[in-house]
Amino acid sequence: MVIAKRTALQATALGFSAALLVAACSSGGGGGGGKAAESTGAAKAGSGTKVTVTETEYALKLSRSAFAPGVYTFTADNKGKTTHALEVDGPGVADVRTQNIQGGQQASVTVTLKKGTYKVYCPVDGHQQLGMKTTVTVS
Ligand SMILES: [Cu+2]
Repeated sequence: MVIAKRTALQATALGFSAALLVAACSSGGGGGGGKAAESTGAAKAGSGTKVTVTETEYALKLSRSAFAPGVYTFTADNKGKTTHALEVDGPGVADVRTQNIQGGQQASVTVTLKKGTYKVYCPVDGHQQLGMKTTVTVS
């Protein structure tokens, strides 16, 4: 009984360190060879298919609804009066965002989208909850 208990404990400890290893690897930039920008999924600025994201209080609207895998440049056009920003998050793209955008200004992010579902939203506090989010399905 005592032995079985120890084994279970060890297994738990092993599982925990394995999880830590996985977490360390996935946030470590894939072997250290790549630039920081690559590990987050950001691609070369301005190089992709252009998508305009119109931002207002509190909504965002994309200029395209069909996405195939590839490189996209999302330009956030802040048509509102409040400061907004734009963030893309999904497979291979970890929290790639623009700087804060004042009303009437624009800013862009370029990302490589793979097959899957991406979240596109305004990362300014509370705006996502107010409706400034959408999903993009790449297929
Ligand atoms: Cu916002």
